[in-house]
Amino acid sequence: MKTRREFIKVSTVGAGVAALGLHALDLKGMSLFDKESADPASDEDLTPYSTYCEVCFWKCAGWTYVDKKGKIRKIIGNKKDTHSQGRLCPRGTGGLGMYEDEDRLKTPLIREENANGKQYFREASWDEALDLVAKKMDALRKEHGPECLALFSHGTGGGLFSHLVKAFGSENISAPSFAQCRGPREVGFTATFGEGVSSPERTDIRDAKCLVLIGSHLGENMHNGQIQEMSAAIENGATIITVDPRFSTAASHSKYWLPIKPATDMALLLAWINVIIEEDLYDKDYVKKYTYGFDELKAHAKNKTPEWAYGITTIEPDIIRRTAREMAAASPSVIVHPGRHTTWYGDDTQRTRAIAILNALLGSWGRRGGFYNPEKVHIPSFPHPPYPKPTRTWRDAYPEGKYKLVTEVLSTGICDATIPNPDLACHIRGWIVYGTNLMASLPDQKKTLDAIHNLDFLVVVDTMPMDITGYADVILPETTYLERYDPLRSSPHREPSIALRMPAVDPKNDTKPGWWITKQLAERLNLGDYFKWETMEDLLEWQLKQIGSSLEEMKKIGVKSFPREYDDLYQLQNLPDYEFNTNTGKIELYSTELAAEGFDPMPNYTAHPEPPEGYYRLNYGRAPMHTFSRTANNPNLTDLMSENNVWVNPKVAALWEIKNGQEVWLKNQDGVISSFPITVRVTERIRWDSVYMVHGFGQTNKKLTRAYGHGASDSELVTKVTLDPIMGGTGMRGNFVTFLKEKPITTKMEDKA
Ligand SMILES: Nc1nc2c(c(=O)[nH]1)N[C@H]1C(S)=C(S)[C@@H](COP(=O)(O)OP(=O)(O)OC[C@H]3O[C@@H](n4cnc5c(=O)[nH]c(N)nc54)[C@H](O)[C@@H]3O)O[C@H]1N2
Ligand SMILES: Nc1nc2c(c(=O)[nH]1)N[C@H]1C(S)=C(S)[C@@H](COP(=O)(O)OP(=O)(O)OC[C@H]3O[C@@H](n4cnc5c(=O)[nH]c(N)nc54)[C@H](O)[C@@H]3O)O[C@H]1N2
Ligand code: SF4
Ligand SMILES: [Mo]
Repeated sequence: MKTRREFIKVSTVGAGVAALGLHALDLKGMSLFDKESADPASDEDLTPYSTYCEVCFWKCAGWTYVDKKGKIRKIIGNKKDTHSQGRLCPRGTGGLGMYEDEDRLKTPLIREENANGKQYFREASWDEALDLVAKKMDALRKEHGPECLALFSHGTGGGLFSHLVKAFGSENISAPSFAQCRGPREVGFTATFGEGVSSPERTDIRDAKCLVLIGSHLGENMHNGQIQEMSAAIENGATIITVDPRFSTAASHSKYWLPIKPATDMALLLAWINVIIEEDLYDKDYVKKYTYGFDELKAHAKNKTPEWAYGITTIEPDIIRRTAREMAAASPSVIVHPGRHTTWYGDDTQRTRAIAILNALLGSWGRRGGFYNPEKVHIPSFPHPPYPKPTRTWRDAYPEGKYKLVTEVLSTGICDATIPNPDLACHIRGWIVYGTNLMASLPDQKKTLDAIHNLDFLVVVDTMPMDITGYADVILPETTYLERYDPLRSSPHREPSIALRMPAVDPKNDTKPGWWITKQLAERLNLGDYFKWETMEDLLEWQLKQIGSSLEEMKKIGVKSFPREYDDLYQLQNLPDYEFNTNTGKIELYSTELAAEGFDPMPNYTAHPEPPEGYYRLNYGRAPMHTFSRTANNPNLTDLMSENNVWVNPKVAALWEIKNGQEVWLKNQDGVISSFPITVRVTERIRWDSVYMVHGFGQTNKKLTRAYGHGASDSELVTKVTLDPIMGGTGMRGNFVTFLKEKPITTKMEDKA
């Protein structure tokens, strides 16, 4: 197939620094936090500007300190902030690198083709670039309807882009944080409790007496508040039970580490349910009063004994019983953590359902030390005309009723609705991609590219020349979070609060903030009525006034807390007659909603494919000092860790005669070879049936001078996707790799060239 869009590799730049050899894991991950937090006025030579961090989605509030010459000296936590408790993680402190990175996008770029058909990017003025984007959007609106536009967005700045796209007339707005991340647990918990888990998670970890982590690697997953609370819980004597095929940081802090055979968690969960019911360990009053379907569940779990699960999970029956009893002893102050990145094996909604059911039996939902009821501040929207009602959506790509229980737009659904097919009256033809590097975050890159090649236009708004920018028609360079205002942070927590992000310094180069870009586009598209404020300061001032604050006040305090509207932090303690938002008004152990849609009303174990001979399951995760691909080029953070390693069990290394520190290429079950080699780390901390690597490395754009070619990308090896039939989540852990010890004749990158 001839494609109109080449991947543009701009200029050849040196390959960058060599590996520092720092391992992905720091056992003391929890002591990595910034110790410094201060009241903003304490330093006379430095001026503090309020911000909240954009290095990950935990959004910790902090202060950016600028000296008299206008140079940023440090970013530290805001003492009053519930997300961070005043301490930033190493990535937050290193957020300065996002601003300082000399590889940043500097000016708008437009794709051109020369007389020989060779494509390249040329620099453009903002006026020219915005005129072109508006012209393309307008043509699409007139020729195909506004529904043929889609937005991918991740990060706070995306809020105004969503507003623009809704005003334009499309609801095709999606983020990889649903179908590639939290989606299954939100759907699974909603089917059980009538509510999701949300972000930050509503887990009351600080008061928990027992915390069960099932592939939630807190400590490498550095979501700030959770880790600090986990540290506090450990100090208070809480029991940590970690289920992970890898000896993770969390495992090293646990009383029990259950090195489960990958892909078999469902059997363990069902066995725990069995023990808790058969040994009468469940919270009887709670189950009687609040749950629906206990008898069905009891019958369902009857033969799911620890002995049955042992054969599947490799976890000894005695350990399964002892850990179940530990949980019950702590009830109701026990959390079986719902996880966050839950798109694993395709039965993920059902697995998180099993986790939700276990929590219900232990009586932890709505109780202290279990799951609290978060509250957030409602921030009013600036008055605007109603959004037009779209007549078509991404759902048209699927048969009627498919993915009915899905609460957010599927990113992969947008791809499906972009690739033309005879059943689609009209396919999506234009994408705006804001703050998400789809080449790293979506599985099955071939499909993403297939969708991209079918677009009339692709606009990418980013701060860095990430891989996705290489496919754009127009690249719009945004200022970093330290140089701009953004919408207020208002996230659910124990106590509602808001936080202000404001510029600490002038924008570098010819970059512009998202709010300005959206307003400019709106005006060019005759949508100015939706953006009737002049500047972001006006918008924030108006919003703050509605909730009894002001920009002046927020600039001084950064974070403002509000009293809870209701005294229901622990719903079931404070409101004994609580009704759940489910069909039965109860916690549904037996899900009437899933039954009505033709799915198993109670979770069942099914076996997942095993790696073929000579292949190992590709397991991936986080490192404390990086966030996905967004920090792969960050000068401060690459100093701490400049590439990823592949963890290989010593038995496997011996079999393959692979040494610690040796470079290998990875080849997956579909014959895809990693673009770059990756250094082997031989370690007992991974089971012999799997290998492990940190996500986000192996970037292929040469403009990323520190990230290009450093380590390998898990994303390009995730070609097999196991779809969750309930909610369309993309199970990504059913991929298997083998080792190539010699440089392959062609790697994927060379094919592309
Ligand atoms: N193979 C594989 N795939 C995964 C995962 C995995 O572990 N492995 N993890 C999944 C999960 S849990 C998630 S949540 C998603 C995350 O998916 P993404 O959020 O897409 O993750 P990143 O790769 O960090 O991409 C962030 C992009 O935003 C840009 N950016 C950073 N700051 C700004 C800014 O201020 N403005 C603008 N405009 N752009 C900015 C960065 O340069 C980068 O291009 O990926 C999912 N996909
Ligand atoms: N430092 C840092 N922190 C982050 C992020 C980041 O990029 N960097 N991203 C944030 C985001 S958006 C998310 S979603 C979270 C993701 O973080 P989490 O949801 O905590 O973890 P995952 O990435 O899903 O899972 C990785 C763990 O699952 C284990 N695992 C693999 N297969 C199995 C299995 O079959 N069974 C079991 N029980 N375990 C298995 C792996 O060994 C690994 O320890 O991290 C958040 N925190
Ligand atoms: S957890 Fe770290 S990276 Fe994430 S928002 Fe907080 S300080 Fe920033
Ligand atoms: Mo995520």
